Amino acid sequence: IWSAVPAGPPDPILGVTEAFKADKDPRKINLGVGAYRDENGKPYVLNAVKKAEEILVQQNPDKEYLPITGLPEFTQAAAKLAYGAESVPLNESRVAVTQSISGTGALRIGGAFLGRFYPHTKTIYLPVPSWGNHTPIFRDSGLEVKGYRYFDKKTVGLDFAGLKEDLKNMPEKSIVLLHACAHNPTGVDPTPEQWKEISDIVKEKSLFPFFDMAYQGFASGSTSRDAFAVRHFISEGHQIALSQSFAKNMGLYGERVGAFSIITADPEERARVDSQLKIVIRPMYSNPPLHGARIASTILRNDELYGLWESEVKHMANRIIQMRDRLYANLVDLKTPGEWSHITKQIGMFSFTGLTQPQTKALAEKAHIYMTADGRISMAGLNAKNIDYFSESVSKAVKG
Ligand code: PLP
Ligand code: TYF
Repeated sequence: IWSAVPAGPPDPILGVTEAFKADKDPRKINLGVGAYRDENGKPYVLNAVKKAEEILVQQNPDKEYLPITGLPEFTQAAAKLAYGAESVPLNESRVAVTQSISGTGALRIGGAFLGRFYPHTKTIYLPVPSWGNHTPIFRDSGLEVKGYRYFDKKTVGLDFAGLKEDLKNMPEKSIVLLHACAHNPTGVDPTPEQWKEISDIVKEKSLFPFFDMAYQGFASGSTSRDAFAVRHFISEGHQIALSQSFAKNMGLYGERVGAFSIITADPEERARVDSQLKIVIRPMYSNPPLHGARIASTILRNDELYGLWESEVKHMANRIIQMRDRLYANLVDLKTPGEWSHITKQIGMFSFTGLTQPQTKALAEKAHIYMTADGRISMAGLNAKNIDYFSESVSKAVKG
């Protein structure tokens, strides 16, 4: 029956982990997938998560199905985290929100909802480059995917002139995907001033902004600072869609905790949108998983755990920032040809190093260092024990 099914290519990011696992060298380093590692290179379960789980064991809750749109305490707390306690649409009950299978599921629900109901177009514009899964998610949701300029290879920074020109040249009312903070894969974010200009163009052209917020808190260590773009757009009156993930900022990767929300005009419209979100979700997976949402909700609604969580997010963000400083200083000390200041300027989980494909290949083959072919490294894979070896290997690879 399946003789005509062609073999597909592996996921380019998760494929890096496979290559890493097969390597037996003790010096090997995996900088492929964006998952946090502690000072010892180990996966990290947050203490706030462990304490929330202890509370849940005490409460001994049942395992009944959740409603289609998830745990209400969780979705309300997630929306408050993104939009802020003072958010006008939130306080006017104009935000339709549903729990989702992490950020990926939120994007997929959003894509399907827009594909079905957005009245003006079926095209979504993504930054070039963007997270590799964005294109298949939106294509499989029934949207057509196009790109807008974002990254400038020459400066290893934002192509702000190109970005503005492309936004201005889009058909009016186009859907545009924006990374709320800690752009993946580049680590390059607009400044607050640049976000204000982007918001103005989005308004002029009546574009529909769909924010992907997979790293709230992870970029700067502050959840409110990282929500700047989302909250600025809201204060400017934009009706946005938003995908949230708790994979990175709570370290809940495999628990699949996320939320999708959309700002509507009034509570009556919100109720209609809510009813259609349910109709989008029901045939996909009926209702979402319980445990991760209970953990996140317990943390977000308990002052003590919230404080602990904030300090742990800050710790993770700061450790990554320290690694950026160390890597930059090492590359300069080693007189590595080229300009490396982008490493400390970039934000969040990743650095787009500017290493070429032959260099990344040489690093894998000769130094047992694994990263994606585009030269992206997950900064969290670096620590005090491997940073010097990594810096020396990069320096050698660049010198050729
Ligand atoms: N969006 C971006 C930009 C990401 O980097 C990721 C991956 O972490 C996601 C969304 C969704 O990830 P998850 O489905 O694990 O929440
Ligand atoms: O970009 C990354 O590394 C993260 C993790 O199919 C990830 O976003 C990578 C690939 C994938 C799902 C998550």
